[in-house]
Amino acid sequence: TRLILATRNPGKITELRAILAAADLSHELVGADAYPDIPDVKETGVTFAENALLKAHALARATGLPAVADDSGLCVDVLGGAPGIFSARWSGTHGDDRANLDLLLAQLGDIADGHRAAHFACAAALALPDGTERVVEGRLRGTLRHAPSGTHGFGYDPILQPDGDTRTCAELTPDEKNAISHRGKAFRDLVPIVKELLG
Ligand code: ITT
Repeated sequence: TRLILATRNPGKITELRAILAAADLSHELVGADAYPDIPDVKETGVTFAENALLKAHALARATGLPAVADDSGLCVDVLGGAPGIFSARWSGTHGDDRANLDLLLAQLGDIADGHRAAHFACAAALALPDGTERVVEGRLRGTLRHAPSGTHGFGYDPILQPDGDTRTCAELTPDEKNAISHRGKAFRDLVPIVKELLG
């Protein structure tokens, strides 16, 4: 069966293909870019799970195929969980990773390391054309650096140092990141659900 990946974020697509391949998902993965005429759904939810379900349902309904979606972001303790669901457009320009990261570092200023705790969160949703839905979540906890470091990954990876490591997420190899990441955890948990519902 074909399974739609309901995302247009290239960083996510790369990671999802690797995570789902390693988890032995046999379905043919088709990116949302294969359906350029389907408009992006408005992310009107107030949680990662709600927005992931909105995106998955929109693609499943429009294509008649099962769809999986990822809604994710960075939650900073000292900012009360911000940027959270607004992570992709924190600076005002959707998807400008560098501007988003620079604004966040400026907002944190010289707050000491002990107060720079944060986590990445990911909701992984599956929607079927008949309206069936499932959603699971994963987190990666860490500390925010004072300056970016590393070139791998995307988004806020250069400033999040996972707990238990001395490197940022952007200094991990893709396999190392996927093994511990919010996205790796959520989608590895979604795989048995996909297999159960789609065979
Ligand atoms: P789609 O809705 O098309 O999937 P998007 O980029 O708009 O793409 P989100 O609304 O879920 O998706 O925003 C996720 C943002 O959170 C992303 O742009 C990054 O800034 C950040 N983010 C999520 N996962 C991340 C990761 O693994 N590493 C670094 N930053 C991440």
